Amino acid sequence: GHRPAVLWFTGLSGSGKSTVANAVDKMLHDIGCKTYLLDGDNVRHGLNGDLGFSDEDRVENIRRIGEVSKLFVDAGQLVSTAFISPFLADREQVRSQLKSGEFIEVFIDTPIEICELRDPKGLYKKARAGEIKNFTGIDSAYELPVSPEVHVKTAEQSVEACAKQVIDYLKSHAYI
Ligand code: GGZ
Repeated sequence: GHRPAVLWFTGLSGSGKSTVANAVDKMLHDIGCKTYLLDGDNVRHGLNGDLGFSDEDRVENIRRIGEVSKLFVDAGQLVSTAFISPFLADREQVRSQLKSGEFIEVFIDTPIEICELRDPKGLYKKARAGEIKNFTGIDSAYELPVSPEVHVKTAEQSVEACAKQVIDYLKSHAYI
């Protein structure tokens, strides 16, 4: 069994949020936890298909994801979310909607220089060229987490080690 909670991954585009969240989700699934992963693929194309990347739309994106996460927690799941979620106030708003211990902030802390080198979708290149406006870290803000429950540095360790760090947090705090 496990205690339900949201693992709220936050970090820049290309930081490795989705990759680490997927690895964590798989590890949890493999030990028999009821899990679900919310990411751009299943949320931004569907539920939030009407939203873009203005500040206002990002606020609404995170608000809805917070509400959906809460529903999954009510259903007893360990839900992982992988969105940039650049604004501190929005992350804290989601935290405040949940009970104590149900919101676990996982800061995927990857220097922008590394994200830009990885540039898996060529988006940083486009943002630098002015072809994409309001790109996080270039001309839109990313507000650093103040005291994340888990602080993961992807540039310094493997995906597996990063995921293990999250699993270790869950074990040491009796979620699993
Ligand atoms: C940031 C953008 C933008 C802009 C498109 N700024 O690396 P990706 O491609 O797969 O992840 C990014 C994703 C960010 O969506 P989120 O829902 O996580 O953002 S937020 O939490 O801020 O609402 C990137 C792509 O969408 N993308 N335009 N302008 N990322």
